[in-house]
Amino acid sequence: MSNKISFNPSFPKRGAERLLWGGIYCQLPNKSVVFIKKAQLMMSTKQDTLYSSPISSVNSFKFDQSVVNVFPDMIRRSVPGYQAIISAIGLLAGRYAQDNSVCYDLGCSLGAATLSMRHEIVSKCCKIIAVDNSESMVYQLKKNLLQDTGSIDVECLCADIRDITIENASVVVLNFTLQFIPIEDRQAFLDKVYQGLRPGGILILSEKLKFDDPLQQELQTELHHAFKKSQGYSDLEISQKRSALENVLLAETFNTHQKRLSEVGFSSTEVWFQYFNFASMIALKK
Ligand code: GEK
Repeated sequence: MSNKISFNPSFPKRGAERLLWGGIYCQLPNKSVVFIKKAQLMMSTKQDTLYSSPISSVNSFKFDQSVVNVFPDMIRRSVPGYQAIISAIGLLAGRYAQDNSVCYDLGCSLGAATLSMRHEIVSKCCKIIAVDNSESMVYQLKKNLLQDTGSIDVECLCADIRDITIENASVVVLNFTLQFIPIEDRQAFLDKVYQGLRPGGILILSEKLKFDDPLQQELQTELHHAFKKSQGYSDLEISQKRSALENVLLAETFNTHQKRLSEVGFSSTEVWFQYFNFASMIALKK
């Protein structure tokens, strides 16, 4: 039996999923057939080996071209539950996007959340604005979008999310982005997000969490490392990446996020997903 996966673009064309997403049917060596969504196809990349060899002095982590080249693999193997969160962002946008409004994907990287929203939004005259301050990310995002068949207009901006105007928003996504914003800027930035949201709008905020209890902090950190090892990262890769992210990724507790979001005006904030020290929250604007 051949070990090859055969791609069959003309396999059954029926089914809501195919209509919504576009994609390709593949026959696996065991003859079963799987459907690979176009968004997933576009996200397939090289394996992340950036920290696999010893580095004498580890530099601070940057979202540069070397990261862009491996980003889908890196985030999938580093953030527990990442794919589930991306899928749910689409469902949430499908529910909360309002007619004639804007959905923002802030710190969009290669647009996984943008694409997920783009294929689930059914409201009329919606537009997505995807923003990232890494030129390399935005360049690759634009290339990805050229291959996507979604009909909702996507505007890509290379900008710092602290500097953009947010208006007429029904959905704002911060999927693992706020953690890279200096802590002293977070309140003013979230105030801008709140003011830019329409009544009935939502903020989806996903973050790596910190814990007040040192025992929980230690346990959750160890569990995250165990997750990364299960995904094929070595102890060296885990520890070098950890050094690179020190003082770059600044995690806070759920209580800190909830309190700040309440202070800027959100009527409630709850965690809808958590896998070890990675969580996604929904904040509602009445
Ligand atoms: C996803 N949301 O795949 N302004 C704009 N972008 C920023 C800023 C800033 N001030 N700071 C960081 N970024 C994505 C994943 S990754 C998370 C988000 C991770 C951007 C940065 O360039 C990077 O692309 C993204 O935020 C964070 O759903 O790698 O852990």
